[in-house]
Amino acid sequence: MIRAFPVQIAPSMMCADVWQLAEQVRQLEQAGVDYLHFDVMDAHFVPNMPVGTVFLEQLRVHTEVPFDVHLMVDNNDFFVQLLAPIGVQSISVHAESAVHLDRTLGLIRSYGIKAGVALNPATPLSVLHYVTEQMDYVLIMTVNPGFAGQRMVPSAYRKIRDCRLFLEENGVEVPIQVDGNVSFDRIPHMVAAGADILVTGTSSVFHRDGTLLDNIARVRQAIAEGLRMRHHDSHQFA
Ligand code: S6P
Ligand code: MG
Repeated sequence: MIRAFPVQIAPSMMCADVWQLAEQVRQLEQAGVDYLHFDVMDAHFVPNMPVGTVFLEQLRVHTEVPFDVHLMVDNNDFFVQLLAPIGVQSISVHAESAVHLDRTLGLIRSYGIKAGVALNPATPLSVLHYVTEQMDYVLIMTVNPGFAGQRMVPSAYRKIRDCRLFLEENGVEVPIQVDGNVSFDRIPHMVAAGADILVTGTSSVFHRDGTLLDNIARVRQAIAEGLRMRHHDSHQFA
């Protein structure tokens, strides 16, 4: 089976400049990003709390770009029920905090929202095995969740590649989202390994050295390079 999802860009809004928020959202829209990624944390599952649900609710009426929510919380179902009426398009929950993962994925889907399973760097892919029918995407954390501006964990490329193989071997056609230090230099390797949705923060789209539009252009170049590498690999190992 050949997985062929377009590679998509999901800027991480906890990295936006709150003072310039309206202008930045307009620029992201103009640049044609695919999602706005929101990190909702409870300061318990992870020791941080950058963005609350009221922030999403207020922003929702000002843009049509799909909202992708990454929950890093203990009580997933509570937050899913809070987010559903806001009109978000996808929600990922961490396998480590979702005690009843299958039920929570079903709850997300019951609202017509895409359901993703997020995995911490140390969590094995095997936790996906019996929820493949209930998930619309996998989120591979390439840093430990909680903060922007961290360094990618060493096993990240290997895990993305292993996840792609796992999905292919099991006939599961869902995209792989990657999140954490998705930098200009790392994007080609992540895409070559099998990443389909790139959560982009301070190391690319919100990099301080460039404008948002310039940074997004660089991200697109890096994606093209990654797709060339992926194509080359698939021919070499075919
Ligand atoms: C981290 C969060 C991420 C970050 C993103 C920041 O827990 O889930 O979405 O916002 O990783 O990007 P960067 O390039 O600063 O690592
Ligand atoms: Mg995130």
